[in-house]
This record gives sequence, structure tokens and C-alpha cells, in this order.
Amino acid sequence: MPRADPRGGDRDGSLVSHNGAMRVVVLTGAGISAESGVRTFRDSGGLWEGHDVGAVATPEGFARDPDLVQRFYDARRRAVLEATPNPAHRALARLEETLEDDLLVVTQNVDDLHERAGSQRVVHMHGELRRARCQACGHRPAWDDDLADSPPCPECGERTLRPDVVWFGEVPYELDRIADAVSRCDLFVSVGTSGSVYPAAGYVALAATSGARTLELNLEPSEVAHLFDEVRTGPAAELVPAWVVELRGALTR
Ligand code: BV8
Repeated sequence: MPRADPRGGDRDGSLVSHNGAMRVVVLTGAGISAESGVRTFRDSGGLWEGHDVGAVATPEGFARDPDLVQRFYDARRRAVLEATPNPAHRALARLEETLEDDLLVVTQNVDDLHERAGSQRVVHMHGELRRARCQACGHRPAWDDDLADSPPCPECGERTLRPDVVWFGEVPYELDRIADAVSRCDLFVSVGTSGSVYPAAGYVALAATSGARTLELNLEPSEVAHLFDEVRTGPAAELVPAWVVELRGALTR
């Protein structure tokens, strides 16, 4: 299928192309999982409540009190295992059926709700709750149990497993792959993120300077809303399915 001109040459300025395929990158944050009952970081009653970010989401915090950090992530892992995908996750899985390799979901979330909704092309730039990482040998096994009781690494036997999540001050995963996809996409859509953490919050600027159209879907305008061509406010479980219907309709016309 011919590709839409990313500079919008064959579009009426809308966010939806009229005939060509489109390369789409969707960046998601905690807000897309909020309606699945997974608490966000910064909204009232959010995740950090009672926990200083530095204490539970930095290498220094882990070194200072590993048991506190392990128990913090064990509780979140158990909560995620109880959660189920919501209509926003399911809509993105449907969009992948239409776009296939032309869609990449880049998530800041460490839950696996995108995968459980059926999405297959998902990059977890901040890691995954349902995976551990061995500090001795680097092995990253899938992991659904607690880590606070220091289980042995399945690979090397050392009792040095930590959550396979990226803490503040640590380098996120797959940055090159993400930057390549964002700089080549025709449409960049951000869902459910406050735009407060980098490098994720910088991707809209990279997309825009690379010629992509940009759309923010969020409960309220994010810290980087001013950088988007269009901002739609509301719950993700409503906004994302409606946007996917709009885009799939235009692409399959
Ligand atoms: C790095 C995993 C170096 C762990 C997370 C000064 C300037 C710029 C950068 C920095 C700086 N000082 C320090 C930095 C770097 C730092 C950073 O950005 N700090 C911030 C605080 C300023 N970043 C880092 O350290 C990163 N690493 O920079 O390495 C480097 C980089 C590149 C190359 C070489 C070297 C690593 C950051 C990763 C930290 N780990 N998570 C865990 O999960 O416990 S961050 C965590 O918070 C999330 O993963 C997410 O990324 C981040 C932000 O959360 P959001 O997802 O946006 O959620 P939030 O609650 O904030 O917002 C929810 C939004 O949803 C809200 O807007 C709300 O309105 C909306 N919403 C709510 N309900 C709904 C909804 N929307 C729709 N529907 C709803 N129902």
C-alpha cells in the first residue's frame, strides 16, 4: 500500500490519512491502565503515595533498603496479575490487526496489559513487572512470584534477582529502536502519560521535527500537550477505541 506523505501532502490536514498506509507509533503511560485498576504514579492516591520516588524507584533506594523495594514491586506484581485489559488496550490490539508492522506500541508501563489484550509489537522501555533480572549474570527470566525472599537465579543460582524495571537514573531499554520508529512514523499518538519523565516525554518533539502528525489522548493536557498538533481529553477507555475506529475506517476505505 502506498505510504501517506508524512508531510501531509495527500491529506486534508486531518490526523487520518485517506488512502496510504501509515506508520504509527503509540506511546502509552500509566493512564491507559488506570481503568484496569492499576494506579498511576502522580494522580491523587497514586502509586507513590507513602513512598518517596527516590526510596523505591532508584538504584540508590534499592541499595539502601532492598527489602522495602522488593516488597513494593512484589505488591505491584500481584496487583497486575489481578488486573485485566480495558477497552483502550483492546482497541490498540485491533489496530495492530490492521496496521501489522506499521504499528509500534512503546509503553512506559511495566504491566503486561497490552500483551494480554493481544498486542504483539510492544516495547517496554521501562521494563516489565513480570520479569526479573539477575544482578550477577544478567539473566532476565519471566517472573510472577515474589522476589523479597531472594529466590535463586534460574541461570546461575545466585540470590541476586531484582525486578526487571528501569529506575530513575538507569538507561531505558531499546532506545535506538524507539528513536528509529518515532523518527520514521507518520503519526505519533500519546495515551495516558503526564509527559513528566524523559526520554519518553521528548518523543513528541522528535516525531514532530521528523514530519509526523501528533495526537495526545489523555484525561487532561499533559506537560507537553503544547507540542501536539491535536489534544483530546477524556478517559482512555473512551478516547482510544473512538480514535482507532476513526483511523481504521480511513485506512480501509
Ligand atoms: C534516564 C519504571 C539517562 C519503574 C519509571 C531533568 C530533565 C530531564 C530529565 C531528567 C531530569 N532529571 C532527571 C532526569 C532523568 C529522569 C527523569 O525524566 N526524571 C523526571 C522526574 C524529571 N529520567 C530517567 O532517569 C530515565 N533514565 O534518563 O537515563 C539516559 C537517557 C537516555 C540516554 C542515555 C542515558 C529513566 C526513567 C524511568 C523511571 N522508571 N517506571 C516503575 O514503574 O516503578 S518512570 C514511571 O513514571 C513510568 O514508567 C512513567 O514513565 C513515568 C511517568 O508516569 P506516567 O506513565 O506518565 O504516569 P503519571 O501518573 O505520571 O501520569 C498519568 C497520566 O495519565 C496523567 O497525565 C493523567 O492525567 C492520565 N490519566 C489518568 N487516568 C487516565 C488518564 N488518561 C487517560 N485515561 C485515564 N483513565
